[in-house]
Amino acid sequence: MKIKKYEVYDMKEAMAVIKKELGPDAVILSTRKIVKNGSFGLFSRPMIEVTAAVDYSAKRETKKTASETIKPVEKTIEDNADISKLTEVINSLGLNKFEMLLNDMNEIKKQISEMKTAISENMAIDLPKSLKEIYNIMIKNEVDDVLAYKFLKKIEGRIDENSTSLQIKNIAMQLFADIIPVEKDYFTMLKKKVLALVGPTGVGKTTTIAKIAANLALKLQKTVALISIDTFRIGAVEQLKNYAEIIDVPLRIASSPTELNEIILGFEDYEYIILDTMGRSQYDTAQIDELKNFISINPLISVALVLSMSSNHSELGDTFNRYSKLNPDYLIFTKLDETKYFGSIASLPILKKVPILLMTNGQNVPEDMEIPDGKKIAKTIFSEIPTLWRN
Ligand SMILES: Nc1nc2c(ncn2[C@@H]2O[C@H](COP(=O)(O)OP(=O)(O)O)[C@@H](O)[C@H]2O)c(=O)[nH]1
Ligand SMILES: [Mg+2]
Repeated sequence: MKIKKYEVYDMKEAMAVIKKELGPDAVILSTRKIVKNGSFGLFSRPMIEVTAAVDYSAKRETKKTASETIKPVEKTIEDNADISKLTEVINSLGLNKFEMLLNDMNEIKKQISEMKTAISENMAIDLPKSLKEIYNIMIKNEVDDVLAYKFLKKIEGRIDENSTSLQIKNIAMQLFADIIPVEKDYFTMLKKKVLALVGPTGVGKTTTIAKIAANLALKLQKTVALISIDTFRIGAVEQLKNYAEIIDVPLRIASSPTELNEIILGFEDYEYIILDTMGRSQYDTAQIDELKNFISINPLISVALVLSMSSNHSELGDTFNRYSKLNPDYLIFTKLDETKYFGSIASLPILKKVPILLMTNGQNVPEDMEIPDGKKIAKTIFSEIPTLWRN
């Protein structure tokens, strides 16, 4: 048995190094938040301490390939005889029950998914053959099944039986493009307003703000000011500070709603004001409530909810619902470069009746950003072979 502690910036990093060092059989025993001082103690960045364990008694040969950047902070505990003791501890903590619960949950999830597939297949049964084929393509590209069915049912009457299947598909694609709500003219829409980007941690809010600001200030010669809401005083504003310096736009930090309002008033000469927000986790409802206090302080603030296409697409609706308290005016989809299925980019805006403001498809600032085009989105969704997003 080997137990190690790691200090990392996020769980992704933790998983990578644990897998590398302890092998694929390692399990995470605990995680806790810690704050470490950076160089010269000037900046602090929140980190997590992850404790992981692996049982080597069966596989002693796992290679030790210690990463240079993350050093184990505690001595390795090697103890082959003590597995039964550990099992005892796990049982006393009720962790075995937790595992049983997880198994039950996974089983329920599987059954729901099977039921959904069955319903979804039956749903398309009354569509004519040509539309059923289109239905299957849309589902393959992860368009919401009820939406796809209702849409095709609605256009059924407009399909000429004598058309070829390609013609039918093209008509369906055009009609679908028309119902995707997009905000084509976002530069004009946001002039003399404040655009606040909200959404789960890591979706790309700060990077997207840098892209927008750079496009406005450097390409279009507009005056832009940035504000960051530091709700939790975690001081993680360096990233935006760096961008603000490079783009040469002012940045102010607001730590209370009244301070935010004062900063907005102070920036009244600027054509565009963009607001960055940050938080601990999307599941933290207190954080969303606190954000609401900030956002409702000034009627000029419009809200764009940022959703990442690299996350589990079936959870995007839940994320939207969690943030619906903030009444998002727009949606921004990020990380298009990390998926091949773009159905959610259409389903969510159509079902929630919220237009897409922007899409981003890479880490390069400012170029990896594009203004949404319903036709282009529909084309990807009607593509028989899901492929990467094309610029
Ligand atoms: N592949 C990809 N990565 C992105 C994109 N937008 C942002 N990122 C990356 O996602 C990570 C988190 O971005 P960040 O802006 O800090 O997210 P925030 O927590 O929402 O502010 C960074 O590594 C970004 O470079 C994108 O469109 N594509
Ligand atoms: Mg950020």
